[in-house]
Amino acid sequence: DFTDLHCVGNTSIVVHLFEWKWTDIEKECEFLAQAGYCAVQTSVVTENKYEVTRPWWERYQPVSYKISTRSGTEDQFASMVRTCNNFGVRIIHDVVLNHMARGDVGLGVAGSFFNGTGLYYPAVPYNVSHFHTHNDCSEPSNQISNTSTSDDLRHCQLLNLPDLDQSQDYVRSKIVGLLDRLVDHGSVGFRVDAAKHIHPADLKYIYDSVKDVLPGGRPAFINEVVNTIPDAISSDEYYDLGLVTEFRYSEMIGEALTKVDYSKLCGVFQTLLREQSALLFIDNHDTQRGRERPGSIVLNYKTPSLYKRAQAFTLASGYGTQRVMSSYFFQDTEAGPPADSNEHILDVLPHADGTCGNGWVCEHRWEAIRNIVKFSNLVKGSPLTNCQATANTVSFMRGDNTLFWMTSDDVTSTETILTNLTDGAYCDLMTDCQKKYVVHDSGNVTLTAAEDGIVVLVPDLSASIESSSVSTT
Ligand code: LM2
Ligand code: CA
Repeated sequence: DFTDLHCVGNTSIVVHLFEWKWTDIEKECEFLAQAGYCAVQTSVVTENKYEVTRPWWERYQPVSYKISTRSGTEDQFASMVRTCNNFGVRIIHDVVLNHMARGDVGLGVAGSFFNGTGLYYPAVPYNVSHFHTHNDCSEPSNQISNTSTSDDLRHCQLLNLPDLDQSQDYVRSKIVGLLDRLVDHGSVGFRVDAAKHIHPADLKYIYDSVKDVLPGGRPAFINEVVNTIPDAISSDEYYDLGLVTEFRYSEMIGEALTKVDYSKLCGVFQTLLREQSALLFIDNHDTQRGRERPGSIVLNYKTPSLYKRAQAFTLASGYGTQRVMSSYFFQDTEAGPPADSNEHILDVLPHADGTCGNGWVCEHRWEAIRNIVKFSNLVKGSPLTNCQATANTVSFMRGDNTLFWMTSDDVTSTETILTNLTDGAYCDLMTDCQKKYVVHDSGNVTLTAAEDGIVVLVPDLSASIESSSVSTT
C-alpha cells in the first residue's frame, strides 16, 4: 500500500509549500500542526540546472542527486524534516525521476558539472548508456506528442529533456538510493513528477525496493498522471502504485464555480478516479499558471472568493486525498519565487490576519481554508450523504450531525432546506461558532450566506455546556 501518508491524529490534508526554503518550512510546521495539516509537499530536492533568469521550472531539470537547491542545504533539509516530524507534520517531496537536465555543458546550482547534449552527469553518475535513445522512440522528432503510443509516451523525450531508462538495474539503483536517503532523513513519501512517462512496472520495482519509513510501513507515492486529454495511457495503470493525480477534478470544479452551475456538483465524485487512489486539488504549480488544456478553467488565488468556495467544497467532501496549494504572487508565468538581488529566496513572513509578506500568498493560512481544514479533520471517515444542489447552492451532510452548505451569492441571501439533522442548536464553524442556527420541524434549517458564501453546521456545544452547567452548579 503506497497511499498511506502516515498522518498523525485525525489529519489528512497535504499542503504544497511551492518554492519555500527549508528553513521557512521548518518554522511553519508548528502552525501546520495546530491548523491540522497532515503533511507538506516540498519543491524538488535534488540539485538542478542553473538558469540565468531563475524561473521556477529550472528545478525540474536535475543535474545530480545531491540534496542542494535554492530551498537550502542538506543540513537545513535534515533539520526541517526532523523538526516537522517532532510536531507531527509529515514531509513528502517532489522528485524528478523521468529525466535529467537539458542543454550544453553547464553547472548545477550546487556546482556539479553536466553535459546535457552528451547525456553525461558525472555527479550521479549517469552516462549516455543510461538514457533512452531515438531507437527506443518511434516519433520522428524523438518527442512525446498527443498521439504518441503508450511506449512512446514513456520512451520519447518530454519537452526535449533527456529520458532515463528505468528498466536498467543501474538506473533503478541510483533512484532507489536517492529515495532511501530521503527516507533516512525522515521523509514519508514522494510526488513523482511525470510518472505517466515512466513504465508502471519500472516504478513498481523502484517503489518496492525503497526501505520502510521511520513511522513504520511503506512510503507514500503521489503519481503525477495528467488525465485531462485522453491518450494511450489510463490512470488506473497506476492504482497499484499509490495515489494518482485527478486533474479532471480541477477543471470540473473550476468550471462549475465560474459558470455558477452548482447542479452538477453532487454527481461529480462518481466521475472521478476511485476514492482510495484519487488525489484532488483545485490547482497545482502548472495549472495555476495556465499550463493546462486550452479552454479549461482552473481557479487560483487571484479570484479568492471563487477559490475559497472551491477549496471548501473539496475539503468538506473528504473524497480521496486532498492537497492544498500554497503559492507566491506572480504575473509572469515563468517567474521564480520572490528573491533578493543575490537570487536568495525571500523569507515567508506570516501575518496575524492569515496573509503573508514578502510576496507569499499562503492560501493554507487563509481563515476560510483553515476553518474548513478543521471541519475536514472533525468529520474524517464520516460518509457524505444527502447531497442537494440548485443552480447556485449546494449542501451535503457528513455523518449524522454536520452539514456543509454553499451559495454563489456574496450578498446576504437565505435558503431553507430540509436535512436529516436532528432538531436542535447548531453553530457555523466558519465563524468559530459565533453564528448560531436552529434546526426545527424535523430537519428544516434556514441558512444565511456569510462573506464567503459558506456555512458549516456543527452541533452547538456551548448550548449544551450552558444547559449542563446550569444543572451541575
Ligand atoms: C511536470 N510534470 O510532469 C512538472 O509538473 C512540470 O512543471 C514540468 O515542466 C515537467 N513535468 C517536466 O518536469 C516544467 C515547465 C517547463 C520546463 C520544464 C523543465 O513547465 O516549461 O521546460 O519544467 O524545466 C523548460 C522550457 C521548455 C524547454 C525545456 C527543456 O520551458 O521550453 O523545452 O525547459 O529545455 C524545449
Ligand atoms: Ca520516460
